[in-house]
Amino acid sequence: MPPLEPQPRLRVRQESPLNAEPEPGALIASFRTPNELFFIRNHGDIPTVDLETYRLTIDGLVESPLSLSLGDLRRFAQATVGATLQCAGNRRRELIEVSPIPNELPWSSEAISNAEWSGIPLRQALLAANPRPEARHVAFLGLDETERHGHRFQFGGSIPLEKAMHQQVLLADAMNGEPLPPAHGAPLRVVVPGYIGARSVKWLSRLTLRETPSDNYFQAKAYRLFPAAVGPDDVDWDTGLMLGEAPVNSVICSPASGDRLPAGRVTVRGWAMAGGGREIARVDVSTDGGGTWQTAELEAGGSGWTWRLWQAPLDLAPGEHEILCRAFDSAAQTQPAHPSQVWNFKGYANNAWHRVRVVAA
Ligand SMILES: Nc1nc2c(c(=O)[nH]1)N[C@H]1C(S)=C(S)[C@@H](COP(=O)(O)O)O[C@H]1N2
Ligand SMILES: [Mo]
Repeated sequence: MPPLEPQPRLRVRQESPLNAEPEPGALIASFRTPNELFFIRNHGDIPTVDLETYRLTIDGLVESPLSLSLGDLRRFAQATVGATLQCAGNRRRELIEVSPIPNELPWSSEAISNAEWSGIPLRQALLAANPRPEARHVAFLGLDETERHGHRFQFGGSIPLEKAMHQQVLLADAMNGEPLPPAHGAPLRVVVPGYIGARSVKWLSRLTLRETPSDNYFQAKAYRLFPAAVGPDDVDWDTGLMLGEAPVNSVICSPASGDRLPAGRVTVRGWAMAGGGREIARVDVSTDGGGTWQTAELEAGGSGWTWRLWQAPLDLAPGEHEILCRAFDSAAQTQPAHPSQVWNFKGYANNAWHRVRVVAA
């Protein structure tokens, strides 16, 4: 494996495999996250890919299986899509404060980033292979390997074929106008806007059309949502909700918990993100535990596939304050008050009201 590039601007949560997230203030400094600040979520080592021999295989329920070189892929019409990726484990730390979640990364609230991706629409590659009528799901396989329960295998997952045929789902080879960096899946990754980050498979080597979702560990077992009463010892893996679209979420990035601020006018800033292409309709902030709410101002820019940055001016009297935020999406869905209401033993999809504690003096 090549030496990892230094990631001085990211907070490393795990060295090997590399997992890192930016500082909250840096995260929302711009609508588009610079590549060197984009969070990194890896389950195995970053693979070394030989660009000469690289092939993308398309097989399974297709009339014309394909094996495409990077040159072949460049002959398809190109597209660019703005999309925010968020790990399903984002904000796990707050769930861990409710009850321990062993063996999972303690993400703070910055396992999310927004970029402009370029490549070819996945639908074009699928249509070129002629899907059979019984195909319902597209399975992705990466070149990286990981180990679970004594087995070594490649990272994978799937999305419904109906989602895969949307124009905004890409096979991306560029990120913010630069070649895709190795940590983000070079030479080719899937970008599935509106879905949990895990479905945007990096170092893509294979697309398989199937009647059923992928049986890869990361689709069949991990990234499922179970009731709070279910634990690792009594889990029936087949019963959990397979995570696809993410729930509406919002976070305060500035000020940060523990900050001491001058009393008076403070501008609270953060991000809000809806799943499944829904838009952010409104963001609210509260300083009285959710008794009353003030509407934040949404910054310009974005679509249902990206986050919205927002800000709200607050007047803070001297003393301790807890500042809360919550968002509503275009389907009028909003966030639960407490992480305990959404706790699950794998620690996914925490979208409780976000809270920061500050002192104004
Ligand atoms: N091949 C492969 N693809 C992968 C992963 C991985 O470990 N291997 N991690 C997934 C997860 S869980 C997330 S959240 C996103 C993160 O993308 P990023 O590292 O570019 O931020 O990649 C996804 N794609
Ligand atoms: Mo993830």
